[in-house]
Amino acid sequence: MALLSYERKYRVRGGTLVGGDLFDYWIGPFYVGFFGITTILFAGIGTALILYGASQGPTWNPWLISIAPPDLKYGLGLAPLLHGGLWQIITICAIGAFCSWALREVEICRKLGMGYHVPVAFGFAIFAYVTLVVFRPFLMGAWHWGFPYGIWSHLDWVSNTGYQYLHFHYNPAHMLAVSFFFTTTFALALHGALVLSAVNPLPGDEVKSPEYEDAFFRDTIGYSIGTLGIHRLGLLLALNAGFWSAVCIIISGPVWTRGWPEWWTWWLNLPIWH
Ligand code: UQ2
Repeated sequence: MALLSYERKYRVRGGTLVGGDLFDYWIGPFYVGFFGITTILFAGIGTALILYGASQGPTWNPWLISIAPPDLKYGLGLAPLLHGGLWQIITICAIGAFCSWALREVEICRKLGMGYHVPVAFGFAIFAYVTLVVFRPFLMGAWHWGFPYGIWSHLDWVSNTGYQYLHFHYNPAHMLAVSFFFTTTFALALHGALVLSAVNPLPGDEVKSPEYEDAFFRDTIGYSIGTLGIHRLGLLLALNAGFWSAVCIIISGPVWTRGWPEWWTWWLNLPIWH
């Protein structure tokens, strides 16, 4: 309970979006709130439906359990429970749980008088997921095009979808997304290493201040982005990784139906070559 008494100062009333004081309480270390309740309900129902679907399937091997989206013939309609209907309800539960979680984060931000950066960032992840299972299937006219909920099966889906466009690495938005993912890990490696190098000196040495961190990068590359700047850069890079991932899949099908290598013929067809 020592941690809880330390945290008492931060356990302030108010900031709720829905329900006033009704759900404004904690269970142990966890803030509940209206959206804590809806998160638990959506996640609980969704998980139970996955387990039910698994019980009706051929295996209990956790790697191989899979809940598949409906057949193409069901279009954008409802499918029978064991023929994609479960997938449809589980998708609704997942979106409900993710959005509830984001709104619970918003309530906690408001309580603490903080900015909304964390829920906004999480919103990009939700956007990427919804693009895969709602926006793209909707634009292509069938829920069938969503990905199956299984560890192995979703990997097969990614591979098959990539080969459907011959070579997904030629997708320009995919190139951007991958570059942002790599740059994000590069920035976090630099930042994590730099901070640890400053605050974990050799035994007997003093912890170094941010001026040392600036000096290190000025000595190395002539430029330091600064202690606030590196976090702005990190957030920008990570949000772009998620955003361009969503773009690269939404344009595959709804915008471009042929192989991605062929898309680059616009370059060969430039009038300057003729
Ligand atoms: C920095 C700084 C930090 C950092 C890092 C840098 C004191 C503790 C990592 C260095 C980062 C730079 C120069 C930007 C690199 C650019 C890309 C696109 C990866 O200056 O300020 O604060 O953690």
